[in-house]
Amino acid sequence: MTEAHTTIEVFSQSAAELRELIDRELAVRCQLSEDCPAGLSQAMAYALLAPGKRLRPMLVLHAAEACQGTLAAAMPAACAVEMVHAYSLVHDDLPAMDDDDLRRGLPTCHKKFGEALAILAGDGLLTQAFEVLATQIQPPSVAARCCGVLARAAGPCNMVGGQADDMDSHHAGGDLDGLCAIHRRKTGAMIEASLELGGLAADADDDQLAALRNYGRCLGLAFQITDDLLDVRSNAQAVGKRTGKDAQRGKLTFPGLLGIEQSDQRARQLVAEACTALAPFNGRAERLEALARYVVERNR
Ligand code: GRG
Repeated sequence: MTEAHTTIEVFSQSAAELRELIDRELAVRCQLSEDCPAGLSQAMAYALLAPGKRLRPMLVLHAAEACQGTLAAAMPAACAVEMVHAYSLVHDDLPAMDDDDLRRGLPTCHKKFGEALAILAGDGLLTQAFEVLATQIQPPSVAARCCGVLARAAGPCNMVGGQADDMDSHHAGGDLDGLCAIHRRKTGAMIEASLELGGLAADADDDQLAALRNYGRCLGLAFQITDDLLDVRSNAQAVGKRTGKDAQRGKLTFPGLLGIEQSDQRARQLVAEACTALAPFNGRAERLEALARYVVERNR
């Protein structure tokens, strides 16, 4: 067995239990009152509970753990971040955006429920996330900070803005700084926010929050480079979504700009930088280190 396989196996075993716990907590928060139309509630649950990796909730929980907080206190933030992520995937898959049929190994939300309900399911997940944060994070002053952090990361200057720029990226001049700037907002901001939310739920101090954000910034970029590499190297069955689409659409990507070998090296270098940023936790952030290694060695 190669070193890479060993890392993935060890990580996968320890992550599986946590993923099950996260899935149970997500399912509880999907049980809406009967004022929510049944079809809408089904479409939201379909998108949210589909078998994703739960990377962002894991980051929230492991960040809280590194700051000596409890899983219970951080769980609402873990669920909220996954709700916003699930909404972004539903909207990204729509015909007006990436127009995809397959997500997480299943038909996309609009293929299963129709476009109109998929748009509303995304809207429902986005707003539900903020209700969860506002009502389930304690004390209310921390809940308010969490709402601000998640709103900024998901909003027009970050995820939504990065998506808008990415849709136009084939017009950009093939510049590495420009590509990094798009992905720092489109995917990186939500990853960084996941770390910050975990820290906030654990009452982290400013130095701990800064260390978590640094780790998140490096990890976010490493995650996106790996996502681009998977699009080139893997197949739809393995990753649960269509592959090869970036090249087809003439999209600006890391392998397109740097080549496969250098992209791979850059992702590994960023993981090393991410792990160095965890030094102030004196060994209490081992799971965040393992997760960073998994991010570049994953095959889906
Ligand atoms: C439509 C408002 C709006 C935003 C879309 C994040 C995003 C912005 C779109 C997702 C498109 C995409 C495939 C981006 C590449 C990186 C990424 C976010 C991959 C999906 O995240 P994973 O791999 O997915 O964590 P799972 O399914 O495991 O949760």
